[in-house]
Amino acid sequence: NITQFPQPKTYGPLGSLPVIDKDKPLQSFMKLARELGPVFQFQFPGRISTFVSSAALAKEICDETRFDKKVGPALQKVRAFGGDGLFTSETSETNWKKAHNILLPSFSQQAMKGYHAKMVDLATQLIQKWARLNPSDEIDIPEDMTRLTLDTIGLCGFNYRFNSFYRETSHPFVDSMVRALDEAMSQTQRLGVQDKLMIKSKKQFREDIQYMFSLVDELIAERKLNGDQGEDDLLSHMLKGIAPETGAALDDENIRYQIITFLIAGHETTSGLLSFAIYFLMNNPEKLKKAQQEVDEVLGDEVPDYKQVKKLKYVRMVLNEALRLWPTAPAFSVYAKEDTTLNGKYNVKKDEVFTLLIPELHRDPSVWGDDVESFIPERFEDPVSIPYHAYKPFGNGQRACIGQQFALHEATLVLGMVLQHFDLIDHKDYQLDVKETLTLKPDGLTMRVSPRKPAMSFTVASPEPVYADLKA
Ligand code: FDE
Repeated sequence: NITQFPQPKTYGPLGSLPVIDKDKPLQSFMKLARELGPVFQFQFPGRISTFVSSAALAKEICDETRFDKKVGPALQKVRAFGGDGLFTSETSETNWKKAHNILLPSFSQQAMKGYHAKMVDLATQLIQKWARLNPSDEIDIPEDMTRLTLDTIGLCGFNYRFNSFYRETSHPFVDSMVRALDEAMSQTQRLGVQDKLMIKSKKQFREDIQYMFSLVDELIAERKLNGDQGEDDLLSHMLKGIAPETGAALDDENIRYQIITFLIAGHETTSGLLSFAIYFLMNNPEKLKKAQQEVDEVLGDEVPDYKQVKKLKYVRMVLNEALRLWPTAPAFSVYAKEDTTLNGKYNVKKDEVFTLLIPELHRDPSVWGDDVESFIPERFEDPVSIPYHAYKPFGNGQRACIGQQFALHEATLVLGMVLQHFDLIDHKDYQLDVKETLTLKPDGLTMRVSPRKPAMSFTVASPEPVYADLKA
């Protein structure tokens, strides 16, 4: 049996840090995987990481009887504001299981029907903004998609309107959140001594966290004071919900952490997904045409209702394929619960940690063929043909993304409406540059649009109050 994994060159106390691009660590690790193979070790200053990237190894580390989610160094730092919320808690913490059980029904397919009208409200704001542009105006796609997804999780989550489409610059909450996430990531990369010197960044970090806490705590207090006014959102579910086994409810502090978690997890990942999907469609005119044909057939001139979104099969395949090439949450980590082996070949000690490089997994030629870099949504025509452990854009098992249905319903609706109303124009011949924060996005992606319909119509299929308001 082998215990030693391949490793890149090391440089004394810096370990192998000099071989990675500080701004693009994930893409550096992807490159290393191609040089060193599907499992390799990487020496950070003071710690070692093991990266895996083949379907065969993914299948092993996704075996929940032997491995469990690891809250790694980066997520440890995010815990400063995510606390014991779902994303940053250990599976063994009481609040993980408790919140998981209370929140599952709020993210079910059934629950999406309740969020649909709110999602349409915000998608319509985006469409109306773009429809009013002059032909030569350019759209910053990741920026507008972030406006959209933040506002959507705000409204569906706790009936709060960030009103991002009515602001030139981002909402102060977003500034604080982005800065805090950025600082958390930087702290992970700094050496101990370096980190101690960052007094100013740390002060800013504390202030940003305080600001996020105060805004969210106020929302919770306000809702408790006014009582339930029939809001059917995540906050009301959390305030009313009790854990089936114990009958206990979530405490206010934990609810605060969950809200911050949903804001982080629910907006950057989904906006990145929509941005990549638009990038790929602009660069694959035939696929774009096919998607537009489907949208015309299914939606016509109507504002999509819940059922119509479900019928946008090809649009959803486009999103799946965008998530294959650039899964916006690009890695997750697990630890071994006991001593074990990988592929019967590598000895693994209890507590040893493995990080799955999802974009490399999604390029494993043994599953996806030799044209892994080509954008082919048709790969997802028959979902059962895809081996379960070869496609992990939403993570694995009980710790998989609870927001998957939410993100996919929202993204399908929005992409559908964008294609229904506009032709996409790649006015700058954009070359893909993937920016890394906690998530991935196409950096600097802009486009122009031209309306497909002479007069913008917001015809209403079945009159519901929300749509009526929009029409007025
Ligand atoms: C989760 C998640 C995951 C896993 C991670 C780990 O393992 O560490 C992943 C991979 C993901 N997620 C992904 C994604 C993508 C997209 C687009 C999304 N995502 C979206 C969303 C939305 C929302 C709201 C969310 N999301 C949320 C969430 C949460 C809460 C979590 C945690 C869970 C548990 O329990 O753990 C996640 N997500 Fe996601």
